[in-house]
Amino acid sequence: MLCLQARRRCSRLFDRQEPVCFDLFMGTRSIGGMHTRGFALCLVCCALLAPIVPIRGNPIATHIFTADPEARVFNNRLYVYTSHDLPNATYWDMVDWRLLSTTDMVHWQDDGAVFSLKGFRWATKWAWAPDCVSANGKYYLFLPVDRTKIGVAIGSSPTGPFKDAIGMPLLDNKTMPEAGKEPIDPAVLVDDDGQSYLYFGCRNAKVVKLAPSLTELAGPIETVQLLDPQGKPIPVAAPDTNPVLPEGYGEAPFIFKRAGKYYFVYSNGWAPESTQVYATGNSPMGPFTYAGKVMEHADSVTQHGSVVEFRGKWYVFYHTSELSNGNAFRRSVCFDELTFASDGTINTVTPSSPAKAPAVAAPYALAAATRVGGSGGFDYVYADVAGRRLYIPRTAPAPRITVFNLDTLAPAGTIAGVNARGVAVDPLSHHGFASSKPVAMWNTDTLAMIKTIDVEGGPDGILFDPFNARVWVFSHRAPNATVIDAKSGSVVGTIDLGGAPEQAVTDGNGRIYVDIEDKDRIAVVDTTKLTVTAQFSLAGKGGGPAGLSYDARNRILFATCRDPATMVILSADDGKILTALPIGRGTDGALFNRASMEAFSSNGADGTLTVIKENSPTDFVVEQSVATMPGARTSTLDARTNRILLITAKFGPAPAPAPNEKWSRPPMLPDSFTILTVQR
Ligand code: FUB
Repeated sequence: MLCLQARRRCSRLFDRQEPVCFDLFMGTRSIGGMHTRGFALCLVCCALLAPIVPIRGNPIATHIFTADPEARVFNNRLYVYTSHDLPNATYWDMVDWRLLSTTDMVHWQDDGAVFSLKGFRWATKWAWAPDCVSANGKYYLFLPVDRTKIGVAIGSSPTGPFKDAIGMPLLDNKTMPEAGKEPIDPAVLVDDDGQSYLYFGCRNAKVVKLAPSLTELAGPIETVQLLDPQGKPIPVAAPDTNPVLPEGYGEAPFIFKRAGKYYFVYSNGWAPESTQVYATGNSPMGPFTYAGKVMEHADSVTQHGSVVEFRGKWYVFYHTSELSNGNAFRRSVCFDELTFASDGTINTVTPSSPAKAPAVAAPYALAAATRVGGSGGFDYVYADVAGRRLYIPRTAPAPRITVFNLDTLAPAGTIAGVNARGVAVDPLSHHGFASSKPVAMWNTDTLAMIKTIDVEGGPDGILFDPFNARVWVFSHRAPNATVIDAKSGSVVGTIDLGGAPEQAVTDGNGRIYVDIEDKDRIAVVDTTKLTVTAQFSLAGKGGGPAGLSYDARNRILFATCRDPATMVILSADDGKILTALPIGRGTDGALFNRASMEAFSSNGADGTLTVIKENSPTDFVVEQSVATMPGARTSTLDARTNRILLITAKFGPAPAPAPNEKWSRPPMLPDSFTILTVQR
């Protein structure tokens, strides 16, 4: 039972500079995945549960995945009620709902889990898009479950605690077939006259009046009538089919009132260009006439959000899959300011997260060469896109990890004494890892070292796999990979990959692919069982694969090879080679940008960046060879700005090789180390 109402200020805002408190409830309910019982335990738990999450713009939370934001203003504070995508989700099988809040749109507070499936004893699964409204001095959470029912939970504050208001669904399509096949995505309007309306539905929008208690329906369930600008009804999609643009209703209804007009916001489906659109009307029951897009397509398969006025400005909330690199089931809530034209129409918002690739193709160019200097060799460069940091490990004479501001490239810190090749970051736990021996683990907010982790072999490449929040540290000699739990930093296991691994990529769904450089193969690894399930041969189309990137949408691998110097493009499902295209010499890194559907190879020997465009899953062309600088062989993508960062230095003439060597390393010229920025 939810009993204790008392709350304490004992948490921390999501701001690196200002760690202060956030609200936690006491009682027996679940908060942040843990149960607290009573005051004393709560005080202990506060410190453990409160995430410190710095704000760096969108998304507003990076320590958990959040989706389906319904933004509401209560008592001069903005609350965002969200679904809670699971960190390794492969479906929308969420179990609880989260709350984030702010007073200034800059500092966000995690108010924890406000309700979970367990709170509805009649529900089994799928805690999807919530809404919350205030009436009668209470707060009412409307929650869809099982894809067939909507429940209502009641509380006396916006943060709860909430309890099941009626002990049964408010609406269930088994007993109410008129609710339609998928009564999901509830949104409630409490109109100025006190009458409340519940909107819901997937592929078919429904509306029903609520009784003053908000816990009973008070009229028939009706279909929301949508009209095109000529006044003709927009057809409802046939059951089990998706709406065809324009501007059929998909899901995610939301309604607000401005200057006496009702704005009915909805998602127009799941097409690549789908987005939140809106229709306006003079009555909350409709009809509503299509009026335009609220925003351009957000980077997500699903489009779901809300519009809210707060402190004199309007905002649209939405979610994107930016943080999970395009995973449809792991989304993050974002917002942008929204404005109205003088006739009341919405000026379509361009989502700021993530930056879109320019619509018109322009050639890439070396836009900046930022000389940062400093001693020491270098190998990989790594952009922590969510954390807005650029990591570059430097080796002897003073091994360290140098850290830069990803936006400005200004120095942002140093992690001293770490002799590493590469870096990987878990954006949820805010833990950074280096392929050093021992592996270094640090807090990405403070750059403070957490611990070192003993590993065998010679750490070289490194990959963070969000699927099960593990870090893979690769070594040319056995063991070829050491797998580390990113949260705890404990070693999960080691695995032999059958050769010398170079770059690796994750499909985000339980598989990683690894270049096996000395065998001209790509190893396919089951990341749960830690077994190699296949070895894809490059069949002579490329040799010495040193770079690997992945198109998650079409499940295509791009392996960049040194000899012959090609990009071998192959199916990630069965290893079938689709084509091989020429690249520059001396590749040591590959990238894929899903915003522009381009693959890149950074080639150190001839100082070029090869750009290959994926026109379709079977059509690939070399688009450009961008002059970078000799030595710029590894690269990283800032997926938020579509910039590519590379590193290099200037070298003097190589000394004569030692008698038993064919080759000698040229000396790096002092302070010549440079970060290159390539962009359109
Ligand atoms: O979060 C699960 C579902 O995805 C929601 O109910 C839909 O609106 C879509 O965002």
